[in-house]
Amino acid sequence: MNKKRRLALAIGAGVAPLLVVTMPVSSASAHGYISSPPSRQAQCAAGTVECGPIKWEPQSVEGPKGLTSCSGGNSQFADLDDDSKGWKVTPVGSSTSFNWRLTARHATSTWQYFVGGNKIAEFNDNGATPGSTVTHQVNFGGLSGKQKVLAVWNIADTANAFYACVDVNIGG
Ligand SMILES: [Cu+2]
Repeated sequence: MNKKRRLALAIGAGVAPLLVVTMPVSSASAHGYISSPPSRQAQCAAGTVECGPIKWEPQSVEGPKGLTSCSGGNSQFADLDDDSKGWKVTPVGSSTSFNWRLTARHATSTWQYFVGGNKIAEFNDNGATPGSTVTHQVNFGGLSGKQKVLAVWNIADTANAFYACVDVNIGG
């Protein structure tokens, strides 16, 4: 066996598995998502719904501010935009609490909640750094039935936001 071949084997045996192990771990240090009611990415991570790579890093749905898609414009997370994937719908009352799990605590401008393109709630943190969990009580107003809630975490010191969609049945 020549030197090159031994090197290739060594890389195959050692470095590649290391990459496989470290990639999800390193990305797990960043960002946040809604854990309950279970957001689409939380359902991917839990195996409730079968998904692509978002299942490894539900906290990583990051995109420019102002988007309206569940995937935050990330084509590798397109599963999140697919309304036909059988997302579990959580029954809620006329108001409910949304719980974020933050794996990196970024200075925050606002948290916004949209249904059907209309903003139903906004919480302004004025640049403060949140705790590792954040809870918002959101009132759905007159809305009822099955709705897709788009939640947005707007970061204060970058141009980006984090996105999470939650499927609920109001009054269900
Ligand atoms: Cu982050």
